[in-house]
Amino acid sequence: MTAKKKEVTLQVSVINQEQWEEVLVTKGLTVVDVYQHWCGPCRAVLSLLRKIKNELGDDLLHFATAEADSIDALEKYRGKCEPTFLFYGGGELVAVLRGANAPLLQRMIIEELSKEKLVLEQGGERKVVVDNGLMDDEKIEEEVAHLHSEDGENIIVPASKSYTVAIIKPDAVAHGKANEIIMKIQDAGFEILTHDEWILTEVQAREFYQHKGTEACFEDLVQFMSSGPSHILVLSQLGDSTNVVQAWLDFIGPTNTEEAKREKPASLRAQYGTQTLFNALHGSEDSDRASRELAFFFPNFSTPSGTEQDVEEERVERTLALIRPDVARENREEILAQINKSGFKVSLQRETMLTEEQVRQFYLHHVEEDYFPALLQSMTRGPVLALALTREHAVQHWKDMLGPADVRRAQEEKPECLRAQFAVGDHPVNQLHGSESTEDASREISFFFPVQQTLAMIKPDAMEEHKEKILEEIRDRGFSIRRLEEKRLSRETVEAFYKKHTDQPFFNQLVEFMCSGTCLMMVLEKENAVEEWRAVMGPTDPDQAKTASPNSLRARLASDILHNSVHGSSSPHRSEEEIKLVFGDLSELTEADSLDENTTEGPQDVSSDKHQQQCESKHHQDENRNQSLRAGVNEGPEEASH
Ligand code: IDP
Ligand code: MG
Repeated sequence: MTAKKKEVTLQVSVINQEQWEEVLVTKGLTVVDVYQHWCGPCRAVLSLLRKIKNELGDDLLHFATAEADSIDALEKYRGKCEPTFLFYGGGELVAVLRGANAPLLQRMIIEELSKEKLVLEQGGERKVVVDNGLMDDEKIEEEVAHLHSEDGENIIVPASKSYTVAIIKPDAVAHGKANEIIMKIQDAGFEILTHDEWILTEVQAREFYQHKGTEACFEDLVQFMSSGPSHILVLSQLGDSTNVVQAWLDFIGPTNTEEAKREKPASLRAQYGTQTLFNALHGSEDSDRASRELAFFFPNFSTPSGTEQDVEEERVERTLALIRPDVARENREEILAQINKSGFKVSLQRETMLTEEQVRQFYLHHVEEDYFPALLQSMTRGPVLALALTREHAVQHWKDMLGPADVRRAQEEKPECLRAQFAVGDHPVNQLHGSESTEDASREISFFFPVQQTLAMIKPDAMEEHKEKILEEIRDRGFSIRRLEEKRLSRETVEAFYKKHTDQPFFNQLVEFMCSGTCLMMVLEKENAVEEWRAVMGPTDPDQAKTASPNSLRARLASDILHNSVHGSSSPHRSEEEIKLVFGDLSELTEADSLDENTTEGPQDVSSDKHQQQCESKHHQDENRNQSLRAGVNEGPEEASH
């Protein structure tokens, strides 16, 4: 039991407010692993901390674990599944790290410890941070107001100054050059308004560089930018504000590192870049990009020059587009390309066969019209492609692109519009639909993409190494985690769970495997969650996943068809059964029991694994929850009506 004893001396475990206050007055740097009651402190990190502590043998370095649930000061961290490390010096928060990233944690400990020593030994100033990631909006406003009311030093972006966003990219950070570069930046007269260390997720990298989406290097760029931590800086210039955007671009030098070395050997890229992809630094291209990039990385910071744009951002909305069967079959790629080119993001996508009844429901107000029979026929001839499109003024913009509803008029008056371009012969029904108003858009989007719950599971093979990554991806893709529990399933539960496979030759293996360790069970919620989560997982067999859906979890993480890392319900109906089986009687579900028998399964999907689109529906997923017009699409956490 000596090992256990060591553990106790290594780190304090804080479980109440009193102990917490004690930790805060400890001299030196204290790294606090904030954990949730349900999962306990991060075990993997414990051994790392022990190693660091042994190596550094430093009396000023302390570790603590603290249970968020029982300490008021940590209220904001309750119910977060991501591991969080808080760094305290002299009772003040000096840094925050989210995610169990061992190398980054190690580096931050060393860096923060040396900073704290500087403070203690030479009376330097301690740089206090605010954990913006966690504050609710009100608190952020307060905090920002507070920063602005102070002596001016902490103001994030002063109105009089121009600013730019700089990134020290993963290559330079991995080579240990970040601090050196930061010193050079300061020596050159740039002022660092804010500085953050970030590991971009793939989704974020994609979003950040979406304007380069068509360039050949795009995928490599996305992989590279999400490969490790970057430093994100907001820069302005000391003294009179000249154009910092251009000054910074000059300072980093040409994109191409060869050219940089030849033409501008003193530039940062000439010094730190190794090839054009790995060119060590980024700078905003112009002031418009700078304000977008600032908003991307630091959405909570006010940008005085960006007010107009903020208003625009607020108008980001969604609309529903339908591409009817004839054209969906023939011209889908072409139409999707035009949609992308027009600045829309496809946030949800689904190809589905509609029944006559569903068409009637969808076009409730058109049922009496002369053209309805033709419309009905055209809508049920094959699969319809439904898209939720996002951009500012989406409804109006999409309507403009579609052109007049009457195909002949469209062709005469606006030949470049989509309805004219994609008219089918002399068929009177136009081939594309768009919502009429924002209210209609909400209704129509929930018709095709009702909010659903699905049962997701991280299987035993992925628990050790990939749990955090999977959880991060779940959040990045806009799912809400409604329930989460780590447990070892009993044989009976697994057998019941996979009942349908009882006769399969792999059944025994499957049961053994699923009982071989703990699983993480989750209830995920999102619009179209069942299908969306299956698309994120990819096909059952990872070999097939690698070709069909290389970005999917199974393609990236799973080792073989049995050990395939994740589970997701295969239909809304299965999802209800599985959630009940695993989590017992969730109140919402018990209420919904009566729906079970006659639930229509909504528009029938044509194929789900094909929809491995980058679906970014972080926005808006909470709106439209209870819009109806979905009598025929009955899954989702709707209350039964009795
Ligand atoms: P799903 O998990 O993608 O829904 P199912 O066909 O429902 O796939 O199969 C359930 C699980 O059984 C799979 O996730 C996998 O772990 C295992 N499994 C399926 N097919 C095979 C097989 O051919 N050999 C071994 N294991 C299999
Ligand atoms: Mg299955």
